[in-house]
Amino acid sequence: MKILVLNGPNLNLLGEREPEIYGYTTLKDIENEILEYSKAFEGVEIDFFQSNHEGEIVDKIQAAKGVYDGIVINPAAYTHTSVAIADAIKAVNLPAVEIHLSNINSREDFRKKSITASSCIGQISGFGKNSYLAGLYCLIKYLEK
Ligand code: CA2
Repeated sequence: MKILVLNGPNLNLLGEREPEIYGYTTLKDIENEILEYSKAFEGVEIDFFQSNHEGEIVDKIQAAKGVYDGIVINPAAYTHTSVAIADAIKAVNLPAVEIHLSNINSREDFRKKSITASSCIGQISGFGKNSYLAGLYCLIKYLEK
């Protein structure tokens, strides 16, 4: 089973800025933790991709068809704006789990609306780096069905 973990804009800055919201853990730390966690599931392979560019994220989702079985995605700010990413997830027809470090429902009003979540099988929000692990777990269980 191959899973793509996709991260959107500014998540490359994790651990460096706004630690009061996003914590001190870097994206590399999170990726290492995901890899460690994935060892609990036999035959699960993970690849990572981060981009600050909407079109690159759309290209990566399109290229995932036939290569990956599912996607864990933190679209970051594009969560709230990107019809293009929502359409790409729908178009490839791969199960995707949307995750957020922060609880988007307890923040500013503009963060409460996710454009991309309706293209996903589910959303996990508010558990810091554990949102990624929970998203991976749920996606694996979904794919095992
Ligand atoms: O909570 C999340 O995971 C978000 O997807 C993070 C996005 C935000 O726009 C979403 O509303 C919720 C922001 C990611 C930016 O990450 C930064 C990391 C360090 C410093 C500044 C931004």
